[in-house]
Amino acid sequence: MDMDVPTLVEQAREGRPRAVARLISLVEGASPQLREVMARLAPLTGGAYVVGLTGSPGVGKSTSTSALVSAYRRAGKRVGVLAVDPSSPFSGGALLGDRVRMSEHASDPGVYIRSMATRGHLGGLAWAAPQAIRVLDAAGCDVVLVETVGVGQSEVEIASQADTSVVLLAPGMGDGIQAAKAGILEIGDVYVVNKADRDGADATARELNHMLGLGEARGAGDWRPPIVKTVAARGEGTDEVVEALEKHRAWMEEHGVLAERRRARAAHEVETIAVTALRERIGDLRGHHRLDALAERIVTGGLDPYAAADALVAAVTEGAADSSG
Ligand SMILES: Nc1nc2c(ncn2[C@@H]2O[C@H](COP(=O)(O)OP(=O)(O)O)[C@@H](O)[C@H]2O)c(=O)[nH]1
Ligand SMILES: [Mg+2]
Repeated sequence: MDMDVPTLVEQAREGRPRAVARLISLVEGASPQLREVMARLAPLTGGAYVVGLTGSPGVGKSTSTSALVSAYRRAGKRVGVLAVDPSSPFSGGALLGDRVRMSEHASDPGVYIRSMATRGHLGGLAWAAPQAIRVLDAAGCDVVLVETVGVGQSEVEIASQADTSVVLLAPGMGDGIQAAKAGILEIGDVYVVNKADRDGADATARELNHMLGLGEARGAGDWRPPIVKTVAARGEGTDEVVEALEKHRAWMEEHGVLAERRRARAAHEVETIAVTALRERIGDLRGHHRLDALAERIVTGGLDPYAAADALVAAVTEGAADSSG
């Protein structure tokens, strides 16, 4: 199973599922080989359209994802699915329920499904998910669907990592207004009211429509997030969701928003990696008593914290120059 990185990347590029899975495992495990993996993947990426799906547990994200996979497969697209659970310590396989919902795609060579745990990951979700997405992108996926459990901050984070963000709600879950409070009304490009076979779906859609309408006045060229009602369990409304996604993508391309979002995403990713690297180096300095020495001087009044921070940054940057030279 030991394989060199160039071979792995080449096989992933050819779409071999095992190589794709192995590369995502390297991401998940924060492998030292990641640097080489990402360098080799870079020229192969940029072709995938990344769609994030978020919403409270049980709202129907996995069911909707599975229905979307079917719709995109009918259109001949290759699809990657990444289920990100920031709270789960388990990895490598979907939870049982998700496995059942996704099972119809298990033998389809045009579909990659992977769940990923990010708890305890250095830098968390912000760091790991984009790299896993990059693997799926390089493997030739036309569309990558990223399902994230809605647990507050993480859904805002994942929204910043998708080209288009889908926010799901369902009637009778008491999450309409609460969702708004969680800031969900700011991140949705497309809203889905799932479980439209249940009472209250129309009311939820109306309430959502009302709340979205209360936002700032929109200009003529602005995007107005559509609300689509679905019964994901029966695949009803899924084509309308795909249509809304395609419209949003076209709108983004027309207005330069897609490129802008991708730049912002890349900048955020670089920043996260850089900050993580700086933290590690500062940690190294602490080991060498450099930080302790600075702290000691602050305590005894010989140095102020700003000057100490400057000295620390200088020391860290020197270290970087040393190691690269
Ligand atoms: N009645 C109804 N149930 C649904 C619908 N979509 C999903 N479900 C059910 O809702 C439950 C949670 O769905 P799941 O996709 O796992 O939600 P997730 O936690 O958001 O991923 C499952 O039992 C699904 O079968 C729907 O459109 N109508
Ligand atoms: Mg799920």
